[in-house]
Amino acid sequence: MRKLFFLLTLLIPRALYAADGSELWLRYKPVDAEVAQRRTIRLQVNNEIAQLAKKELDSYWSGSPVELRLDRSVKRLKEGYQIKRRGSDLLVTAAKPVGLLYAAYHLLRLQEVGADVQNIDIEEVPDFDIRILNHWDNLDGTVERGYAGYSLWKWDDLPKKISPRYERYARANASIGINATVLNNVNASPQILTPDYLEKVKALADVFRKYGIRVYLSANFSSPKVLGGLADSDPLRKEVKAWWIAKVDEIYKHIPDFGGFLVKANSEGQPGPQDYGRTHADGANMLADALKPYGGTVMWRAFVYNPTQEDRAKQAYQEFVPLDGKFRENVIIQIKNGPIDFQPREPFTPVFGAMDKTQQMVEFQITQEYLGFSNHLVYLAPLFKETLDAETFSRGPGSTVARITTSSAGGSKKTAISAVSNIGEDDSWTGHHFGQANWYAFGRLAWNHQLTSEDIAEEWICQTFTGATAFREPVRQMMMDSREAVVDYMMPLGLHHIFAFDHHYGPEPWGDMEGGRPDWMPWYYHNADTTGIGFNRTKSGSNAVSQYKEPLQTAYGNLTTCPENLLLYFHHVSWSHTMKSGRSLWDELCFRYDRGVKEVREFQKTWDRLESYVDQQRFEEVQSKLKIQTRDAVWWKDACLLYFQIFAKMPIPYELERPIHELDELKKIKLDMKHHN
Ligand code: BDP
Repeated sequence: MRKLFFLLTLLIPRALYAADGSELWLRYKPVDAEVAQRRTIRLQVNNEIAQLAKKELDSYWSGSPVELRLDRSVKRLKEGYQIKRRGSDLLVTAAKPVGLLYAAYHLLRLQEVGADVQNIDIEEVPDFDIRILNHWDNLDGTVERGYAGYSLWKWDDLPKKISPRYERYARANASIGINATVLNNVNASPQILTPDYLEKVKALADVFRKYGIRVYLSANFSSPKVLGGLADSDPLRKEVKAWWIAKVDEIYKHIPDFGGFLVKANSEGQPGPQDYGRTHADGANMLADALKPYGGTVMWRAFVYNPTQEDRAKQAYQEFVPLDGKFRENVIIQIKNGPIDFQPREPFTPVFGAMDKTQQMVEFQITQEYLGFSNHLVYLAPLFKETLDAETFSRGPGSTVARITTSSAGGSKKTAISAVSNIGEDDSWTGHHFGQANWYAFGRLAWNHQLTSEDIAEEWICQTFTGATAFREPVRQMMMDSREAVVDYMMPLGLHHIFAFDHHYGPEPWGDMEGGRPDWMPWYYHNADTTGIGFNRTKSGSNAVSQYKEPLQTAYGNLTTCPENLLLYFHHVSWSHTMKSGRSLWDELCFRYDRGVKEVREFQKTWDRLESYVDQQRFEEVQSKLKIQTRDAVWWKDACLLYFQIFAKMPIPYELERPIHELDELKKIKLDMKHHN
């Protein structure tokens, strides 16, 4: 029967396999009756999540018989599992029902990538306890920095109407080990905490629970004032504390396994404890106290900066490090990977490793706000790993960001990792088919940060497209090259934040706005002038280098030892400075921009050659996005080089492609972002 099916598939023209990407990496084929009979899936426990594990294997697992066993005494497994061969069977053991579900997806993944499970003997324990997506979804259905259509959450239809998409979302997350989600934007509307909305949130939590996913909410710090009618939201005021205690109580009545709050406070105009002369710790602790009886967690963001004279890169450290040791044990400080924002490349944020007595977690951005939206193919695992593997030297060698955030500090019982989602209601979920790989990679790294970017890409390709070597290898290579390519054509050598104002899509190194905040203006970051370019963060400049531990401080602070890929982040460098290549800085900049463009042209060739391996729709959609990416890369290159040339006053090396745009023309481009969302 299977053979026949296989033969038939060879005869069916490829176009008939309409695939729109909606299945993500979950393209398992149902097993036929004959196989199902041959291999039983045994499970003794009567638990909803465990039953789901059995159901997934019953439907899709074509290997040997499996016994699913729950052994709550093997606590070291946490949400993980063991899979072992026992005679002709596979024996799966987990301490928690969700561990069985994760094991089921592990087996299915092995099946899809064609791995041999004959002698399987594995034990998997997740690196982080809370593996959480942050949705920046607004209650009106829009998504801040979302490029895959409107929000998945249909607030107007909830709680009565439950979209089938909710369960598919939960399943996709569970298949990669994600166990938590923040439903709403960090720029939070207080409305989310009203009784009406809590009913809606409960409806979602009820769907997600059977996939082991807990719901969290972004809380607006002014909620007591706005919703409760209190005079203010001062965290030290009795009435304010009482309001939160009652609110938390109400939430847990609806959602007994509610995870907790994510809070953006005193940042970019959001309210917070500083409005009342209180500290971040005062604010976070008040919420933590309210959540504590229920085991809830506060994720308090360190993304704070004000339009002062101080270098923006230094501000999170300045505000948070003095508060080390002052946070409750159920507070985790959520820190963006870079000190500025989610740029194509930044050093890691020095707050990591500078607060020994405080639990810390990373916030990554999967949605490509600063990386070409859902138009550019950029595989983010290398970017995520660059931060996780970054050596902070805070507790001697080996104190990587991963090590710091996977260890508990300040009495915390939970470790966590988060990322801002790129998911919307588009059929493909993520707008670009390759955007799915970034969701996938985040989940896999949150489970095991030591997986390599290559291996994750391979797994994803095999499951999402095909495992054929002739397809898998070039696509993996393209993915692996894509992050450096985007750095090259947008912001090489440590340049950062030279995006067009507000929408962050195209280049605007000339960007300026009368009366606008300097720390939102590109010139603030690139500082190009006739002497050179770059942000001086050394001792003679803002001295942001001093926030890094030795030997990093010296390495970054010294022009000759600073890694070239961060050079203009830490130094203002003369145009004629000799780079490692022997070229002048100006020439090197030109070469990097040019190299970025060339890379993307290679991606086009790679993809076009692989047409016969991909279904028509996804082939064409990716092909068309690669065209946009190439045009954008040329746009970036021309805009930046023509603009910086005004200061450098040197020719673009003659062996390189010449600009095809006029600078004045490029300056006139104004994007209507409605078409880009
Ligand atoms: C910036 C985004 C803005 C977010 C902010 C944040 O442009 O939309 O609200 O980060 O993370 O990068 O709070």
